[in-house]
Amino acid sequence: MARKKIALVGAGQIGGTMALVLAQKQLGDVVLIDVVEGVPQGKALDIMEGRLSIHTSATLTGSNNYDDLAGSDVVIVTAGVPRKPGMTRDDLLNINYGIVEKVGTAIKSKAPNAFVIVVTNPLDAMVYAMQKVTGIAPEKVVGMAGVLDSSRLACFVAMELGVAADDVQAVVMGGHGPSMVSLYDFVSVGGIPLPQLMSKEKFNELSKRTAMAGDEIVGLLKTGSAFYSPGVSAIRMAEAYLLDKKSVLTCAAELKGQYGVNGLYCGVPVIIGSNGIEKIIEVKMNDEEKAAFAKSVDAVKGNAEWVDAKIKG
Ligand code: TXD
Repeated sequence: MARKKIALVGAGQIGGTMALVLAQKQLGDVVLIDVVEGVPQGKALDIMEGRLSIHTSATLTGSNNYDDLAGSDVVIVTAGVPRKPGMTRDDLLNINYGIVEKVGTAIKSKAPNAFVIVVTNPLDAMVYAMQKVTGIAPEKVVGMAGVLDSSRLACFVAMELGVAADDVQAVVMGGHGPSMVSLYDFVSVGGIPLPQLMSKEKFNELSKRTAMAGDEIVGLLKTGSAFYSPGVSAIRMAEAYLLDKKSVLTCAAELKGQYGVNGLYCGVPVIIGSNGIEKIIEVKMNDEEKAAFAKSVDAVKGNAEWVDAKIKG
């Protein structure tokens, strides 16, 4: 069986992290593509030289040419600019749209059969734009945010309870912004529902921290945004696709009537396997959660309309 090919468009902080993790997991050969000369080549060579120590035979290359997208099974897009302190994700809309449009046009011509994972912010609008620009079926164009937001909430719950981080499962839905919705009843700690272990008041605090977790990291780093946890979150999605795992993950997916929403990308639980998004799961929420989700969808809608206007010219 031929090796899988994974293209990482954007060889910055998240791109570099993903290249290393992909090599360690031996999920396929990796091409890093960036507009900056030398950086993708340098990062690829650097990881190649460390392969003996991480026991991998994956091949990594760097490129400044979108032609190298050809034959990719998975394309993960982080190309764009990250936030600086004081910026919201929406502040990136205009500049990152221009980049996603260029990258999307290249994916359309060079890798139209790939599973495309968008990471660039503002996430829900950028994955929406990517689907429109490439014309690839929405099942194969998906946004990474919910995996990260859910993992952040799970981390805070584990820290609060003093339990193993990988024993906690959580679901955070909606848009990737301050309006994201953390679901109390959905958190499980080694299979035990969170309401049996933590008060709603304490959970609300952790849910607020989750909604602002990206800002917390931006405030600490000062020169950019989170990259380790976003990197591993995107790889989890790629792995689900490449290994046909049927993983249940919260991702930005195009809704077609689910949750009463039509034609918008928004974070919801989905099943990812070798066909891409194989199912969108419609979960039951209480009235408070439904209202919060509707508000979050509204926040996403404005940016999607902006993208529509841009595409129409
Ligand atoms: O949950 C999430 N979705 C996110 C998203 C979590 C954290 C960060 N998130 C966003 O990912 C962030 O707001 C940015 O929009 C992207 C990438 O973040 P990263 O931290 O990796 O940014 P870098 O280090 O600046 O890397 C971006 C790279 C950089 O090397 C640029 O030269 C390159 O993108 N770039 C391009 N590559 C290819 N093609 C084009 N046109 C291009 N333009 C810039």
